[in-house]
Amino acid sequence: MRTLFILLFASIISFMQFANAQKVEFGELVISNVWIRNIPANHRMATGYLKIENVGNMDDKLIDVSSSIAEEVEIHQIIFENELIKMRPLKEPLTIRAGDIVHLKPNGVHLMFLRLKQQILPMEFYQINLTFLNAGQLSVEAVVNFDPISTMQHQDGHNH
Ligand SMILES: [Cu+2]
Repeated sequence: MRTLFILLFASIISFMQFANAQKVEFGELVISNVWIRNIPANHRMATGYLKIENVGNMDDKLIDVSSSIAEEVEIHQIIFENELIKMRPLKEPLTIRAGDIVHLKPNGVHLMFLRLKQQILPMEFYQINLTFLNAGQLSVEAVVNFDPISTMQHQDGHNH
């Protein structure tokens, strides 16, 4: 019985690692670690994160993001204003320089899913469409996950 429990636990852990380690190669870009932070059922917006690596020798830009789960998806930065932490859409498209890695993660640049059209569920996957200036458009699967780090400050900073 105990062995069974350990096996079950091990398979859950490996599934979680798989969910987070998913990697999509798209032209000169490698997209990984795509996830959406779990939210309470009544929330109408959510934040998403991913890692974009540019293995080519030409800069690229993320010019549009969309998803069927939200009416709109923006790319946000976090700014400090009057000692408050606020979020604002990026003024310029997000650039992924040649040979560089851009990591959207909690407390930094993030995807903002606005006016959610459906409830998102932990460990479920939802599709996000990314449009890059050079590489073009691709869809990636984002897993809904719990935040690995406490980010209370960010949540207080929601200012839409
Ligand atoms: Cu935001």
